[in-house]
Amino acid sequence: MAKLFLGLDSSTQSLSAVVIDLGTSKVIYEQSLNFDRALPHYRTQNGVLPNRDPLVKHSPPLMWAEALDLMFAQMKKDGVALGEILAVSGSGQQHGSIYLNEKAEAALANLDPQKPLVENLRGVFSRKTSPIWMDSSTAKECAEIRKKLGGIKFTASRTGSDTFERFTGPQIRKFYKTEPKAYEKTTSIALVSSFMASLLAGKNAPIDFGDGAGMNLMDIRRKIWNHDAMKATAPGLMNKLPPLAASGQAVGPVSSYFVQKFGLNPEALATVWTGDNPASVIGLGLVKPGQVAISLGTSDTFFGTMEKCQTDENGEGHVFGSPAGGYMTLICFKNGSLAREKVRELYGIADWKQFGELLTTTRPGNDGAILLPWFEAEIVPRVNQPGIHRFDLDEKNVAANCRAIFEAQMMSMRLHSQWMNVAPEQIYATGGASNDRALLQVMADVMNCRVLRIEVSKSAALGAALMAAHGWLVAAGEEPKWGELVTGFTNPIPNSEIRPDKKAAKIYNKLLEKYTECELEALENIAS
Ligand code: XUL
Repeated sequence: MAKLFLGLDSSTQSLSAVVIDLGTSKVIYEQSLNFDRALPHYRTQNGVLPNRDPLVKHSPPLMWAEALDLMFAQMKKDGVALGEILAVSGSGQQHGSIYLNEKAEAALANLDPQKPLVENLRGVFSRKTSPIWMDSSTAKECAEIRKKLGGIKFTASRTGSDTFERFTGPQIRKFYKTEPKAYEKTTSIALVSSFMASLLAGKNAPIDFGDGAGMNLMDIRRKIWNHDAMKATAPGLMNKLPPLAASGQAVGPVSSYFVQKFGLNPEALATVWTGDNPASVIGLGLVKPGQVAISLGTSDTFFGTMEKCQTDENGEGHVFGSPAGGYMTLICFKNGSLAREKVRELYGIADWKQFGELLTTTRPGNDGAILLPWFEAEIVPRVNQPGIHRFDLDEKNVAANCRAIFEAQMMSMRLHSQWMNVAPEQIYATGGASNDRALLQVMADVMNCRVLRIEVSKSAALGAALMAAHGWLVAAGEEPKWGELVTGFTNPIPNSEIRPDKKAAKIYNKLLEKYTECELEALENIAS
């Protein structure tokens, strides 16, 4: 018998849906809806409202609600067996916040299927727009909160991360400072994830330990709201935050709005949502401690899982709760494909194939040549002044520069993930550049670990569907195992394994010392 679960992902630019059948371990439906194209009347660009201040990035929360109506209508039209779906979960772009007033609770409880969601939600917002993760207008508030919490190290060890402009706490503080009356009228603050879950449940849904950790407000170890952080952020915050809960946990049956309008089963469970990165960790199959995935995209991202909470003293990496229990890390390196492309352009290299071929004409370790590829201001390590730095590297040697950039990117990842204290057994590589075997060989050698390719489309929505399945089984009194649940959905690409070369791995162990010194020297030069 089919066992259907729905996962939704409300991201910056689109809402995606994935339906899985747990009976056959197959994805049976995938759909995406682009906000700019499907909902042009909100006038967003790539999901974001234009603003004169380039640091301010807001989106309209009503757009996300309207997208949910559209997505269900589309699924119905496409013949998805909505009546057979047993549970729904989801994920949202992290950090974005929605501000609701005293009318919200009744509106959610009485969603009228004769009207669209947008009309049902008229007048429930105490702030019309939502600051999202791309917003970087809260540097002052970050400094204020960090100071009250005792500096970078303590802020990170208490909340999982140093204060960051996009994180919800600094955003709430800015709202309180600039619009105190509207802040006072706010009865509850939701994240994108908990807002969407609230619509489905027809009541205020909890925030989960994954997305809650992206707020600088949650005690990362105890998984409860942190009083000092709330006090440092804004007055009366405790009364405005929903409870915290595990993602996938049942909130209740889905609101009758979705039953009457789209034919959902009245017994289908609405569950707690999480952030897109925690959901992706599940969608990539990282459900056991010590598992690592590296996504080679516009930015490169390092995902890891750990059983015990370790935080980064330097405040560069983030720790979130993992939907599979325990913790996950997210370390984001801005100069990923962006920087690799710059090198390609710089040397007029036709395509990635040629780039890979050139790289293989050089030796692992590049005879000690180092390139620090900070074409853009870098997140890890923190670099405010873009620039590239070469050490013992001839600028004219094309092949050596091709190798140098990727070796540096991988050594930086190894160096800046050491605080996790995790020695991975294998690394899953994903993202556009993971097609390139030459690059993956460098990855395997620098990390001294085998690398397997994995390509999951819509990893966040898939992770969410798996969370729905897990939550439903728990609610049914079972004890589902994450490892068994993800099998079949998150398998690596057959024959994609690359093993580290022992000799090369030794070279990189040594070169890492030099790389570390070069990085320090470059950072000192920038600072002086
Ligand atoms: C994570 C972050 C982004 C958003 C994207 O900290 O800001 O990855 O979650 O949706």
